[in-house]
Amino acid sequence: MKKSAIREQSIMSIIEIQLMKQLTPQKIAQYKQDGYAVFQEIYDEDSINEVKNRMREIVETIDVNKERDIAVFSADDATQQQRDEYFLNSAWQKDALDNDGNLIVPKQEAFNKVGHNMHDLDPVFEKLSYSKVSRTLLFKLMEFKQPLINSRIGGEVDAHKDNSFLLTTPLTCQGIWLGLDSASKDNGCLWGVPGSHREKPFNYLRQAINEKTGGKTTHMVPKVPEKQYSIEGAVPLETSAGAIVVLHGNFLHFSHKNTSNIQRHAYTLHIVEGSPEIKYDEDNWIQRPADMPFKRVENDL
Ligand SMILES: O=C(O)CCC(=O)C(=O)O
Repeated sequence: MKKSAIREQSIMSIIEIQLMKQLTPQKIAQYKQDGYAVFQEIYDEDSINEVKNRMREIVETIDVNKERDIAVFSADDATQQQRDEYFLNSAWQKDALDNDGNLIVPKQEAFNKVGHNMHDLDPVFEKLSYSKVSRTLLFKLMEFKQPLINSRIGGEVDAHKDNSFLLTTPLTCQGIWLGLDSASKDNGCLWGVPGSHREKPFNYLRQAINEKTGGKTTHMVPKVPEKQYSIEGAVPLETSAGAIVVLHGNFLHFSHKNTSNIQRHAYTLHIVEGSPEIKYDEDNWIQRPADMPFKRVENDL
């Protein structure tokens, strides 16, 4: 075996030991009770830097002008509401572009989320997403039988439940959030409401046809939910770089805008059950093309 492979294997086992030390019966019970579980300092600095460097390279390749021109900014009559909606549904940070569509922040800070399939397209994200740490969480804590993985790099979000955005019947979504930087209240850490996973979401993102263009679009159903989420009792989930937070799909969580100058990035996997008795909804906004089906995750633990 090559020296680098031996080093990689021994680092991996240190990372796995870190997880196993924290994945106690009490932690599993607490996940069931509260709807979330925090694992501090799982990934080491080198592993995190590899992901961050790859992320930087990917952002560098994004053609900012092309992305912006798809936006409503090219239409003179675009209303403020249309622009707000555009930001809501797009990858741009809310304050990345001015009213004329000019980029007003550094390119590396312009995007709120990047990619939805990086775990199957990019070797660095693939290694992380299908690692033994992920598989241990998927099978031992989250109790998936045949997990189907989606991924994204993201930041600041309003209060939501992940089951609103990745639909199966019955609902089965759970999330693995990996902190690439340390996150505190000062730089926009995650917040969540313990026990909120006992209630289902109030609305769901569904794919629809845009009547004007005939193209595909998405909308929340119902548009105005009967109830609003309450974030009363929310607790900050402050984490180290390399920490993992596991989130039940009905766990209400959010994060505030990072107004500090301390970076706070995260990589998230959203997973649903793929076993035959569970239906992957046809109007789910994420649909895999026929030539790129979900990868099977082996339970070889
Ligand atoms: O990183 C964040 O602040 C939010 C991530 C999140 O809510 C999600 O991926 O579901």
